[in-house]
Amino acid sequence: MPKRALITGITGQDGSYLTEWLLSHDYEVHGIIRRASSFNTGRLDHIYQDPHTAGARLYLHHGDLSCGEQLNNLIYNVEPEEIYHLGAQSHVKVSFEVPEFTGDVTGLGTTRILEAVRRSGIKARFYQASSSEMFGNAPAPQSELTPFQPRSPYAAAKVYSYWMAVNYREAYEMFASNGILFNHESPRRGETFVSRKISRAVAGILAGKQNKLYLGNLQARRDWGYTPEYVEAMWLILQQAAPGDYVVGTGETHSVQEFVEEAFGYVNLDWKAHVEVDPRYFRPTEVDYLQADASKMRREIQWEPRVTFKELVRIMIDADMEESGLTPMGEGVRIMGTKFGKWHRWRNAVSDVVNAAPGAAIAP
Ligand code: NDP
Ligand code: GDR
Repeated sequence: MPKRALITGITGQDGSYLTEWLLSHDYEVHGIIRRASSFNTGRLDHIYQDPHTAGARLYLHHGDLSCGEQLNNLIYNVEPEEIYHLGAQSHVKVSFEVPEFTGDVTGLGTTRILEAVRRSGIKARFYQASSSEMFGNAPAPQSELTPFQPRSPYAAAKVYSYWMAVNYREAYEMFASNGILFNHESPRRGETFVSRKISRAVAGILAGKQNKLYLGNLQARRDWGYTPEYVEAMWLILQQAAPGDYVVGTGETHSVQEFVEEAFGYVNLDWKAHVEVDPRYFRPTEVDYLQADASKMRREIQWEPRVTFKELVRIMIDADMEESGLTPMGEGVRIMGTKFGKWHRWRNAVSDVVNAAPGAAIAP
């Protein structure tokens, strides 16, 4: 019997890669999607299977994190063995504009899932998508022992969710774990996050479709990794003998400006001729310096990222060049080939993943 997993936020960046990972490990995957007036499953189209197809292992259900009733029904009926709770209003800047909504979905949404699990009586393992944003102003490098100092409604909601997961673990002996993930990016990253905004702009400039890129704070520093490796970490966290909380990141930190320099430099463009700072993108309170101390992950789970910052930038630029109808520079393509083989090409181009042999996703 395949293991059964439920993913909230399956249509997002992480949800789509995690789905591929789980399908390639023989899981039956159930995902919760929001009803929308247009299709919102673009990141899943390449692996979607009609449920009438013999052997289909991917099922999508409508639901919303703001509605506990539907979540109760779903969890009771699907009876998942593992729940990956990735759904959230995940944009930090937007959370200043819609703080109440963010608190409801990103914060209370977690309680709704945890409560649904408790009431149904099922023995599901629960993964909470916690975030390095929770550290806020805390000095770097940040580890599991660093006290949280959230600096946005989003981060405050994530801190609440973090502690709810810990509380259900302690109060009800639930297998509930937090992955405290630092920024992770990919060609499937949402277009308004800074990495993707930059990689799309570079491709757009090369294709003659745009000339300027307007950004906010260039000095903030982030620890950027490559998403497919981070969904592997999520899965590993739930395979441990006991639940726990883990920081996941590369340990390398770079400013937004360094990302820009790396991206424009890769295609021989002068970034100063194209990038302008627009204060509209500043945040009322900023998180200045994030750098992961992921030694617990290395020590206890033997997880280590293989894609470096420079490689990540090249992968993203090559993918966006291809999407813009250009011939990629080629280094990103080469890195993907060397490190991942056929697995995890970019957007909607993962061939045959459902047919991949279990374990094939694990790179050499
Ligand atoms: P995305 O923004 O790409 O995806 C968020 C997902 O949540 C989407 O599937 C979205 O659905 C869904 N969602 C939003 N609101 C609701 C709602 N009310 N009900 C049901 N589903 C909803 O985020 P990522 O994939 O990048 O991140 C996954 C999780 O990990 C998030 O919780 C994020 O906060 C957290 N995180 C992310 C990090 C990163 O660097 N990417 C780092 C640390 C934590 P729809 O497609 O319909 O909008
Ligand atoms: P972040 O990611 O806030 O770290 O949250 P984002 O890419 O939005 O910002 C990173 C840094 O870049 C600066 N920045 C800009 N950001 C955006 N989005 N747009 C701009 O034009 C711009 N210019 C400069 C920001 O000020 C910031 O310092 C992401 C999300 O995925 C969260 O859900 C997740 O929890 C954290 O990463 C870890």
